[in-house]
Amino acid sequence: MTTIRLVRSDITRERADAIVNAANSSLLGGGGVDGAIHRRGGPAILADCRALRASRYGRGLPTGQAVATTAGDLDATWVIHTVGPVYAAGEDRSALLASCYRESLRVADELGAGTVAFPAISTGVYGWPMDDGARIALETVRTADTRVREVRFVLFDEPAHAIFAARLDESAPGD
Ligand code: AR6
Repeated sequence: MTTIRLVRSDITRERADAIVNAANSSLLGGGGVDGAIHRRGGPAILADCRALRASRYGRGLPTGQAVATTAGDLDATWVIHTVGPVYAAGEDRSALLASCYRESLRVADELGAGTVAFPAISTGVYGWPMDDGARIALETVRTADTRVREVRFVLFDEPAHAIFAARLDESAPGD
């Protein structure tokens, strides 16, 4: 049984076995969570990402997949990089967003990570509406077959935290 917790914080300040990065397929950094993780985590993360590009992901990490690197100077053992889908109003890409959470948990299981911190994937630069992003994130984690003990959603601001809290209440067992 996985416990789900919500915190309002900067994910780079979290302590967890694994911290999930909302990356892009280049794995070479960007803005938002990605930029913050590389800034605070230091160059060791980028060095691992470059090695992954050179070995397994010459064409980039496909959307919906996940891969782990060192966490560098972060208070974690691993960073799990996943590539969320860009939101498109006329197309249902929710399976790809769900895949980001499921694949990140699969990688966490492979690593033996007991605690995993997630940002709200795709809800920034990639434009996914927060309410729908929260619904998909919570549903996917709640129904995932994983040995991860604790999943922590780290929400950057109060509106995002409130939206996740409302969705979590809605999906509470017994309701
Ligand atoms: N801690 C927690 N959440 C954060 C932080 C932080 N330090 N910073 C931003 N957020 P985004 P995406 C929230 O844009 O939408 C990058 O350039 C933010 O408010 O980081 O998946 C990548 O390289 C939002 O709710 O990720 C890709 O090119 C959520 O985290 C692209 O952005 C995700 O916002 C990925 O876009």
